[in-house]
Amino acid sequence: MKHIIPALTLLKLANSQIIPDESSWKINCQTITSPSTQPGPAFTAVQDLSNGQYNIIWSSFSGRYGAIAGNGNYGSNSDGSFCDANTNSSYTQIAENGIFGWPNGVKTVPEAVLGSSGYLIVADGFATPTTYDGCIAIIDTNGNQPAAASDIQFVTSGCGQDSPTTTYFYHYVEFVDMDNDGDLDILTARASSKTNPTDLDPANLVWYQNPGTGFSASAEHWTEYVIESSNLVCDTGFDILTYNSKKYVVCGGFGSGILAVFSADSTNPSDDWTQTSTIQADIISPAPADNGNFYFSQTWHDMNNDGIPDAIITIGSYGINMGKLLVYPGSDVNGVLTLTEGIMVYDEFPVYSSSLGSPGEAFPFYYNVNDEENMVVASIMVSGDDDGNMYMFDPTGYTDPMGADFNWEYNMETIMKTDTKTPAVLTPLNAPTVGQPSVVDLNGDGCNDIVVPSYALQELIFLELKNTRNCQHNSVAGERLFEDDFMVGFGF
Ligand SMILES: [Ca+2]
Ligand SMILES: [Ca+2]
Ligand SMILES: [Ca+2]
Ligand SMILES: [Ca+2]
Repeated sequence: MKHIIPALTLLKLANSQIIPDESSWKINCQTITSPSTQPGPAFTAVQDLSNGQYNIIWSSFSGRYGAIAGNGNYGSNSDGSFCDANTNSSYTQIAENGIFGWPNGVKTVPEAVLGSSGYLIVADGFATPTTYDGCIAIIDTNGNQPAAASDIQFVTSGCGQDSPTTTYFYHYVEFVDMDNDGDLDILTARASSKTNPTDLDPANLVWYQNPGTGFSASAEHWTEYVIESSNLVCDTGFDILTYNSKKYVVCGGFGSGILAVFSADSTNPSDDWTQTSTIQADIISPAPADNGNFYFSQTWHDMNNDGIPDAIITIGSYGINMGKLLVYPGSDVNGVLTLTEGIMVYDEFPVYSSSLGSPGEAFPFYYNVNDEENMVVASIMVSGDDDGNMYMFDPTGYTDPMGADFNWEYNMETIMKTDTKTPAVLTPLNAPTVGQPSVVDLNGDGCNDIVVPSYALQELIFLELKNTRNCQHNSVAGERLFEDDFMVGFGF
């Protein structure tokens, strides 16, 4: 998602989605997210209202327009719809337009970060002449609505709040205790350019130290720690986990084309990331000669239930090579985590021009909300980004219910298409782009549902399994997969 769409060129094309006949999914409902002249949702977050209902929050960006907005309440309604027809196609502006020029990832802030709940965090900015001055900022959703800049806590400099302006932009944040003082800090990747998202300097992993003083719109920026070894490697995506009491960051650079894992070396046994010079890069895959590895998302998850984290990696197409989905199996060598050679799951995501890419993000996915704790082997949900499709890759070919003989084979299913009746040649102005989906069991039936942000159509599209009978009980490991032969691969 690196293109710029002038808002006025978008047309409203309701009900333009196609669910392929063979898809295991159907559209439960869809709602409008934006006035007709404004861009659609790009990144999503779920706000749990703790009463069986949920709000969906999203970011929107286009040219000089950037918004954080939301709607709801979604849940279990009498007609089986997640949507309440009376209220969902609304648009609650959470922050004033113009504070965020190009908002990317938006998340709810865990209560442990600020000592109370009701906060959203936004990662903002992108490599264009009007949006390069990005930031990370926290919005109090219990305060003024929409929030003005004076209601927002800016964790970093940027977003027009500092002079001179910065050239850093940010896409994602994770909350992790980086300095072992007991509170959650903020880790991100950032990059710098005013024009070109593949020519980024500097670009690095950086984390911001939680001062432990709670929310304050007038607070100083949090203290910044740059990971030196990540410079010109990491810029956009990353993920972090703790394994054997040690933090590991996996990141692939959109601009650098390098995939690496970062962790503290032997001189830092306490794993304190304030000692930034002790954080070393383990280069998993160097940049290819054709500069065609546009790393999009990197996600830690144990995909074969061997207790060792693996990494799910996507590489967008962007006019050079077809897009790819890989899994890098993790390996434990004397207690230290590393990644082994990547396994190509799929390498035929479509290639368009240099300003359009597929796929976008990939996530581990479980059909039943209890599947993870029951050690069911995870599927992989993939956003097609500018191709407008949603994909599911289901593990196949294994016989042990917990995947002891799983050999990394997946069956690909296109679960949703966006049909915008576009010409044969896609451009940033007509691409059927979908953004970052959310997964949540909206109606509490035990089956996970999928919220797809249709950037192109200015809608949220809610997907539900066609056949939910296997989610309506607490399955034990493997039971759901193996009670009937025909269900292997979820081909019901
Ligand atoms: Ca901390
Ligand atoms: Ca602290
Ligand atoms: Ca594993
Ligand atoms: Ca459900």
